[in-house]
Amino acid sequence: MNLDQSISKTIIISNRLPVQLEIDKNDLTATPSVGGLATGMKSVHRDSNSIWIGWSGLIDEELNSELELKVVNSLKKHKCIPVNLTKNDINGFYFGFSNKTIWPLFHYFMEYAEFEKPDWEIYKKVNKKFADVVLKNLKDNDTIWIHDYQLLLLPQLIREKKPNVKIGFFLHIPFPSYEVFRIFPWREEVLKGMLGADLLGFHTYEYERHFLSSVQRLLGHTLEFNNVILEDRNVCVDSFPMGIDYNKFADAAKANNKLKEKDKSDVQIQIDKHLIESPDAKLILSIDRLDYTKGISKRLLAFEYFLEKYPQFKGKVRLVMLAVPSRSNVPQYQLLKNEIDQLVGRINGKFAEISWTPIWYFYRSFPFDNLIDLYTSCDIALLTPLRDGMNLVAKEYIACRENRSGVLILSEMTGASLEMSETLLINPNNFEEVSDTLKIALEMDEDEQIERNKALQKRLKRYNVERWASDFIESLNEATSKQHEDKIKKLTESPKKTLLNKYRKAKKRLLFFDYDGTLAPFEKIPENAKPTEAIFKLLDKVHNDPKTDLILITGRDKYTFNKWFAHKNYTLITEHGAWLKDGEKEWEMLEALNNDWFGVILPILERFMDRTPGSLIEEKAFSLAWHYRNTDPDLGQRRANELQGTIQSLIANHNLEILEGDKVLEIKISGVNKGRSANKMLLNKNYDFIFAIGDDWTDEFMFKELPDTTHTVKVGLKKTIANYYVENTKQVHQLLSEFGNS
Ligand code: GDG
Repeated sequence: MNLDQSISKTIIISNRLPVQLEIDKNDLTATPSVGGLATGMKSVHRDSNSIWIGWSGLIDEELNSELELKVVNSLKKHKCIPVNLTKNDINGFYFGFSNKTIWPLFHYFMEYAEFEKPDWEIYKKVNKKFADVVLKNLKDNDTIWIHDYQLLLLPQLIREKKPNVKIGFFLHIPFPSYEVFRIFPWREEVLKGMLGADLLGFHTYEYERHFLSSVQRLLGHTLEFNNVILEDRNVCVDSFPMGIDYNKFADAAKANNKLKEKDKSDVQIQIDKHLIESPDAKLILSIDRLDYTKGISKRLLAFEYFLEKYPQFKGKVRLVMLAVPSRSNVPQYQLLKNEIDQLVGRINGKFAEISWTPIWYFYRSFPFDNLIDLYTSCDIALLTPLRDGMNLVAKEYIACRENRSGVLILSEMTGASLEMSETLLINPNNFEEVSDTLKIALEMDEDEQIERNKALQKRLKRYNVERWASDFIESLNEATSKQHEDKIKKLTESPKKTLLNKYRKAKKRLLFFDYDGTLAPFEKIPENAKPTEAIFKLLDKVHNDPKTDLILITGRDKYTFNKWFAHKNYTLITEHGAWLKDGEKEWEMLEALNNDWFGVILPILERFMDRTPGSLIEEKAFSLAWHYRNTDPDLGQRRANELQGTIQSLIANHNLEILEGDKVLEIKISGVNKGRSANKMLLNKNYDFIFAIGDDWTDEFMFKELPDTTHTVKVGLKKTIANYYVENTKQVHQLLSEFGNS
């Protein structure tokens, strides 16, 4: 293996290796794999210090120990390591769950998606097999790059064993809208599996957006822009439109155009012959794996419609259709094959003349050189997927047009269409549009063709597959170094020890504890977040230490806190500092406040509550809060923004302000906040240890306004000016217990 073992390496992992092995009389032959992922990543693999882990194409049952050794050695030459799979594995994992469940569902073919528990079990088992091989070949500083829908669980399986390793994941197919994804019985497990990565890449922003929406709705994680905030780390989600090895295609086309007669391939000779016989005839090309997502049947029907609508083109155009066999063990693909065979037969039978058949149909894989023959010889490419993650064929066709002539007609349902707006974009379900666009393409003058292709070629050349891969790896490095910065702020054992030492040595301590999200986890119904006996026990121990003043500081109303805590004689500050209950004393107002503005704001909040299902209003003595935790997350956020805009001018007139908490907007008299009230508690006291902990934006006032020497801790990984963070309320309890025992 041509690999430098002394430096860290990249481990590429995909279902299939870029080479496919076949047994030939107890010997092995290696052929390159066909398909978007293999074609794209091959150049990345070739030029980097990497190994590729995946299935070789041979099942365990075909191998004896001698052959197995040959497999390993032969793959080694290609820097590849096999994952051994049995026939049963391949049936359940690949033909079953990957291609009968995920593939159709993610491409919006819901009626084709089968949800078979035994297949799901095998899918899990095989992902585990991949994880075992990866872990065996992994060093701590390696970078892992996992590919595609067959391995959605792999990121988390590796993370569990190696929490600090760098993991990127790229999905080559669409990620469907939440409304489709939610149908999936194992949706949470799959999302959790993917979130094991540090960076998740998609071809387009649409897929990224759909993924984030599913994560938010199904797992309830907070999003900060394109980051998913988990308890212990953030996962970055981004889009990277995959490019092609541009020069490989452009150079091959150039060389092909220069070939002398004697060096030309049979395919090229036949095409040339055809062009000599009918010099005005135009060739329309389509190349895809034979897959229902590629819209092959609809393309044929649209072509038939075109010939009927514009009979003047009969004898003048020919559809050259290459359909590469794919997944022929899956019944849907067998049905599709029959359907296409019949359609081609019917259309050819209907329109054929002695010297002309409308469709040349090839059901096989072509060698690379013949692919180039087709790309360079065809005047038009007609690509009509009903859904396609990206579609590299579209990019390859443009790269092969040396003199920049040629017209690409491309389905707007492909990821590629977003970057290729100079092509003729069509909706593949609209035969009228497809046939009219074909006519436009056939009649387009060459200057316009060149103009369009010039812009396309420039873009494809710049954002090629190397650039795509390096962008992905760069973003992965950025994501992990940001995580590293976050980790520095984590209250790990060592800074905790220092903190506890200072606590122990202090003569007089003051501790501020926020309540919701800090001492108690969030509940759907806020009243359910009442303190447990365990919390009381922890608080009591700290509170009973005469050297410690413990203050619970909250945005909650005085009534609830009085009910929950008054009997304990803790010091309580409620409504962000409107009220104080200092130990055994009665409640007193910390600020001169009024609520005579409620009449102006409340009706507006009520309107928003009525229009936003799941939202509710909390009426406190001197403030009004509009909670939207239980609304649809997008709607809630949009209405929160709208609400802020609506009351903007009113709040200025009444000396009010809006406080943005975690899924809550609170309207209150300006200037009252936890920072200001916390500072009031320092007056005339001589504290030599001050500590404040909280989870949301309103706690940042404390962190900002308390003296610089204050030990500040945020709960959760959100943006903060606190010195440290802990992951969850459990860790807050732990800290509280350690204070109590100090
Ligand atoms: C998946 C996603 C996404 C095709 N026929 C032959 C042949 N090919 C090569 C083409 C091209 C590749 O296979 C096909 O790539 P596509 O992108 O068009 O489609 P999928 O295979 O479905 O790929 C897709 C892709 O992953 C990458 O992320 O774009 O959306 O579905 O490179 O040139 N190559 C040879 N002979 C053939 O007959 N040699």
